[in-house]
Amino acid sequence: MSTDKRENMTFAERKKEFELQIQNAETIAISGHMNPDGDCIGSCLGLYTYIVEQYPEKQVTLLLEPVQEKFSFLKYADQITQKKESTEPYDLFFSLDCSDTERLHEFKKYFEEAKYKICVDHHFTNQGFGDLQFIVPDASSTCEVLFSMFDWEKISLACAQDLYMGIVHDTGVFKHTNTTRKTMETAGALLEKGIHSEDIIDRTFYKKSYVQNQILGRALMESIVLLHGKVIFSIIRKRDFDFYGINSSDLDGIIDQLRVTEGIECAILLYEKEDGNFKVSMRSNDAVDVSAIAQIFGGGGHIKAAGCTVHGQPRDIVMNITHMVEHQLNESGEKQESIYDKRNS
Ligand SMILES: [Mn+2]
Repeated sequence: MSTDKRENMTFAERKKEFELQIQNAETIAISGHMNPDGDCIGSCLGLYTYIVEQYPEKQVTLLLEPVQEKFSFLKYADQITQKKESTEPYDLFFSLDCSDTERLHEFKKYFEEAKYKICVDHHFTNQGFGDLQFIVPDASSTCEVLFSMFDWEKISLACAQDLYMGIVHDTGVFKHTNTTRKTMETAGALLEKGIHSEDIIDRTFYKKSYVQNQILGRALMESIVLLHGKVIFSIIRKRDFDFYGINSSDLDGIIDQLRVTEGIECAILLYEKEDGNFKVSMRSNDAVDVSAIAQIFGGGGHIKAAGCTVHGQPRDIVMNITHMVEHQLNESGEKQESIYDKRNS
């Protein structure tokens, strides 16, 4: 089939092709990106469940980096492997939630040698790859795209649970701006399958270990407010990591809790790395562009969430950033004043 013809295929035609390719394949691999997140895990497990429940005779391999313990309750999570059993190329290979083949990392070579390749994704940077593509930049998540490819009556409870989990994670529990009417309708349809929404959200999104809660509490307790309550910062030292036996992934959520403090425009979290440098995470609410600040220190990110690594004394780092925040706030204040003046004149 020529590329041109494929590009002209309607969604219904591509869906038919997706079903045909599964029927014709004996060996199928499903894979997602390195450091798999909730959407990546949910989409890989959801598609795996969808296929093996319909075609138990097929050899389906779930190629994914090991996932965090909190995802292990999901059906077939124990089937995740990093090994390819045979030297034969797969008949069919699914790349899920990857904006390009590099994201498949160690599994890229198996993708490239596969006889037929299907790409399912929602990243707007995805240029398109594979023999058949389902790339929907408007979709909240790869799980939302998969839902539109599946037949409703063939979605089991376990499959619904996977897809719902992925949507929850990529939308920050239906909070990010990628949450659309379609997202909510998809989630609503999945609820009808009988999933326990609260359980999935708590277990995979909000739940923390005891030490994770301890370090969160400590970071909040030791936080300091600057610039008339507009900036808040906290710091976690190398000795704290050692004392609690934690690593940087245990700090998830601290910066967000600092950010939602009333009156705060910018939250800053510093943690000391092995080499003595400081990793700086920043979050803003509306008026401050933290990516501009991060860029000055050689980092990057988005307007409301950015980070960088800085060498120096924590006090100097925080003072520097606070001055930049103050400068930005003064500038935006002047802009607002000038608009106000014009309106009055
Ligand atoms: Mn995703």
